[in-house]
Amino acid sequence: MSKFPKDFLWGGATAANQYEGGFAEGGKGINTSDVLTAGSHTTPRRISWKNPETGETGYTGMGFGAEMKFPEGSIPAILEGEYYPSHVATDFYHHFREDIALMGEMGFKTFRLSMNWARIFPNGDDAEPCEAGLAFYDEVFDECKKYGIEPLVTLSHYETPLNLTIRYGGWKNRACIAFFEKYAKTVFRRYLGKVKYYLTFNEINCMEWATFMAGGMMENTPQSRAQGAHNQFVASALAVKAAHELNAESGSDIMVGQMLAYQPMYAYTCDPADQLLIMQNSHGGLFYSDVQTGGHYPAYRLKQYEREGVVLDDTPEDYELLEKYSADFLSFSCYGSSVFTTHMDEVEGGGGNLIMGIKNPYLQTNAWGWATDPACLRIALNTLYDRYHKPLWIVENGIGWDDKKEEDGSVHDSYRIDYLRANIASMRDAINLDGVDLMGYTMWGCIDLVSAGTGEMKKRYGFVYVDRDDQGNGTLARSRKDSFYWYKKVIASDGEDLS
Ligand code: BGP
Repeated sequence: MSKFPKDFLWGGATAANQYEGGFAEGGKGINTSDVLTAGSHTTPRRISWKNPETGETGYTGMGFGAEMKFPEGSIPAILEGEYYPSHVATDFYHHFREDIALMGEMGFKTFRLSMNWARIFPNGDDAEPCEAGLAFYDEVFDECKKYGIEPLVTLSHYETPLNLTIRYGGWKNRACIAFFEKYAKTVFRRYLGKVKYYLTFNEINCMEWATFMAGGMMENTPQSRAQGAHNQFVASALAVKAAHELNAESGSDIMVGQMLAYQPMYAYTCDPADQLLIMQNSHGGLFYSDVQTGGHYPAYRLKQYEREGVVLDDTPEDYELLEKYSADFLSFSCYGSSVFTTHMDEVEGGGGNLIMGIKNPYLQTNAWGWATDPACLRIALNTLYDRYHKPLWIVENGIGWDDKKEEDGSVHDSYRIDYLRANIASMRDAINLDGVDLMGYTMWGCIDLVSAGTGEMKKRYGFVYVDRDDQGNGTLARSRKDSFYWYKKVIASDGEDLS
């Protein structure tokens, strides 16, 4: 059995909107994620709104197939008596020392977390950053250092300061570019020597189907999606530029990566019409990496914009920036594969959620319909490496399960170990057999946290169980699952011992 490279970055991943809590502490402002309700596998999460003039309140869908429609005069708002999972989440804000110690015990080399944008700039457009917010992350990074853990920081993981949505319309407005650039520059400088790896926007291609979550926008049209993505591309390029300039000035070696949601897609039949459909659907995601990592707008997307009547508010300098400051590396999330067909009358049921296509008869699924497909990780790694020849990093992979905690606090999650064993072996093959340059692996939701898609607690991913339920009850106590000990052994053996 071949090993992983010695400097391979083993670890786990989280995001502030699902993990951090501390909603009204340390001068933090409100984010778009703070107005999302809880849902379930069958009931979609919603955005709550209020009309400040009339006092009327209500809810709208947030995408993923549920229509988003804000009534005239209404704005996203927190409603009294409503439960919002992000407000406490699993309370990293008050448990970070304990959680990072647990990561240290597992031997983590890296920890992916997102910085809560509104903790640093409460309104997004503030003249000065919030010192309490900056100081919080100083403590977090100092704690990581104690255990030799390298932070991997996502600057915006499904959250935008809500003021930017209300006042500017979110990312469709070019004003957001400068706000983000200032935020990036502020944190790069503040955490110089403490943080080396950054990602700009989590799953930037989520802009294709959930514009509120991905872009803080209250509308979802071809024009707003295209402009929101364009503005985020330019903002990402400016972040890369700022990091490179700081490196030149200070001798630091900050790297800024892209983060893409990527799942290989399979055709259900060998009908050429199905292959064409797969090609087109794949373009939906690859467009985002073609621009941010590849440095150019691909022709297929420009043609699509022509057909849709989309006209970008852009400048010639935008395209120079995109080319010159493409991402230093490409990170991605990959949980499984999806299947699509033009023969919908011949197939059975759905595959997890709307963007996941139909059920694959060769694969097992979890309770949420997500298919387990270890081979797809090797396929994903090869596809992305062949296309861009840049270092890759798997920053999300894992399996959601309604774990049962025993009386003594233990959780026997053999299904999780089986999933991870097969996925890690597939990744090892991509490195050793195919020569893919893979920097690291951060298993998603290493400490239990709230599901982004459903807002549930019971869709758990972690090595560590957190005592909290879907209604917000529980002590928040942490306990080690069987997978905790297993992953510790994997890391200690550089990925050689997967037994
Ligand atoms: C990705 C998100 C994460 C995470 C994960 C699992 O799309 O980047 O935030 O939540 O998916 O999805 P879910 O939480 O819906 O199970």
